[in-house]
Amino acid sequence: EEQKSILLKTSSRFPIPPGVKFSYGTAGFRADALVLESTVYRAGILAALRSIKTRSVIGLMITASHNKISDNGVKIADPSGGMLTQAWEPFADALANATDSDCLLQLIIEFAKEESILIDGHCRAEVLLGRDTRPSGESLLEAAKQGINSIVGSAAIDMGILTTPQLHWMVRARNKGMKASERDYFEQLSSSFRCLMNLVPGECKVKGTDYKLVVDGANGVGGEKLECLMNMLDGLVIEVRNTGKGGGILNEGVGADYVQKEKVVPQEFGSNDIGMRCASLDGDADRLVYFIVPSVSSNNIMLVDGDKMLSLFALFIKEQLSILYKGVDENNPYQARFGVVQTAYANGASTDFLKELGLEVVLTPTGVKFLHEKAVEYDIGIYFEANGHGTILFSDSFLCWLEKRQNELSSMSEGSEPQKAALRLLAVSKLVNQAVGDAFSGLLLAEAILQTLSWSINQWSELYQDLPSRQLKVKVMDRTAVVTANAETVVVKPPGIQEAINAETVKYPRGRSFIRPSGTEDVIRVYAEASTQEGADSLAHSVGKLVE
Ligand code: NG1
Ligand code: ZN
Repeated sequence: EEQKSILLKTSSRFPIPPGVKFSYGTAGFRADALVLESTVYRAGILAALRSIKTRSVIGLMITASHNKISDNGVKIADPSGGMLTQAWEPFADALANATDSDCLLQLIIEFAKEESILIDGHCRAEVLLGRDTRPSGESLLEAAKQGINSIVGSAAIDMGILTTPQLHWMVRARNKGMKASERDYFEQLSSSFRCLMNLVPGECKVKGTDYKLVVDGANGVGGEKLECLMNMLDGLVIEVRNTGKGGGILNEGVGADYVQKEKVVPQEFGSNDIGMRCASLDGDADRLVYFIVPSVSSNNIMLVDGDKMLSLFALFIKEQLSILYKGVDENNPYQARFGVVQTAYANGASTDFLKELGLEVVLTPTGVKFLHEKAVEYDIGIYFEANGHGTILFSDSFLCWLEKRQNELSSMSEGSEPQKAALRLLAVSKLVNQAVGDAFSGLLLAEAILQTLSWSINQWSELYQDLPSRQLKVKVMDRTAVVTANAETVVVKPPGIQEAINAETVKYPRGRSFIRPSGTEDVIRVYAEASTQEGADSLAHSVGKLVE
């Protein structure tokens, strides 16, 4: 009864805005910040319930990533540090759209009963809160706290301004009983990076400013945090621009999304950077792309996207595995299941490259939760979206074997190549965020690999030649009218469209095109690739016309 009255009282402070329908989507709730208070309050309730149900620490992150500064959003991190289980998404949607306090209360009571969640104050909930640098974050954080506190026995712990992957990492660490402060996060990244750098073959070591990396912080949280991390690193010189301190606006003409989609030089980069190794983070630092400014004559960049990052990582890991196996006796073979997960947005040339490496490549629908879910099925599962969001997951059983193997190798033949390979793989498993894609993990891993191979960014970029591609978005009345199948490569509804897309696609050498409803915006996205840029543009336009 006490619980009911608290809920009725607090929820009346957060009426839902009229005429807005909220959907948990591919990355949580996202909308104009002005309409989000009730949603974030309710997400707080959900997080507390999830914590009671799982008897674990849950995360709640307030961010709208690469979207414009006036937007905001909220997403929940499950006990593993990954995204909220899909099984709870319908409840999240229902909560966010409940019309008044009574409906809300009713929903909570029913759901708690269904899920056998006992809200009696004995089973304590704990929710870690994080937010990006958006000005609306502060009041939304307050709404989240009120939501969490309205479930009896719950504690909301404000971790402050964080990158999205930092918060997910903390949730995971807490639930594994590990130290989980921001300091611990930076320690883990910097020490595993140091370990990889110590294993760089002597002749490959590059020194000084020649090896400087210039990073675009998207005027968001990533720039500031990277400056902290950078001070703990040896062997890598980083210059951070667009930290947000210089007056630039979050994600405006800057950041990984802008750079990847527009393929142009971000603000504060220009002719002084020609040929330099540059990278862009997105607004909450869970995405990363690299780029080079090739010449003064145009604003275009040479992009090294998520697919190429994936390819570099896959190549490196495959190499380390094969070195490791050379040192493994027949009685002790652990054949790690190694798989690569992409979406339909992956450049066709990258998929060809990975398959030629002999790797197993699978496609899932767009949205990290789908890629992640697939990647955990492997001993080493790498996933990346073309936009630069991705990570590498290691199974416990493989890590356990690797640890043992490393010990054996170090007592048998300390300093041998197989032992180094084992050490490298162990370091990668610690450097790379096991909860979600993390721009800092990706950046440090890419840097360590380039040094290990003694490669320039140009050599990396030349792993394969991207097929020219084009992305468009078409505003429609009802994006849910488009229904897809086979990892979004085929449209099943409305009828006839897929045939029409096929008829267009066959006109272009190496043509490929698909459409899908966005999970984060009210649009249908169109993707096309072909052997020439003109071809890709024209195919995208004709397919776009079919949707309008
Ligand atoms: P939607 O709006 O569903 O296309 C976008 C990105 C996803 C993912 C999410 C979450 C593209 C084409 N889509 O999703 O890859 O990153 O945002 O941030 O880039
Ligand atoms: Zn992001």
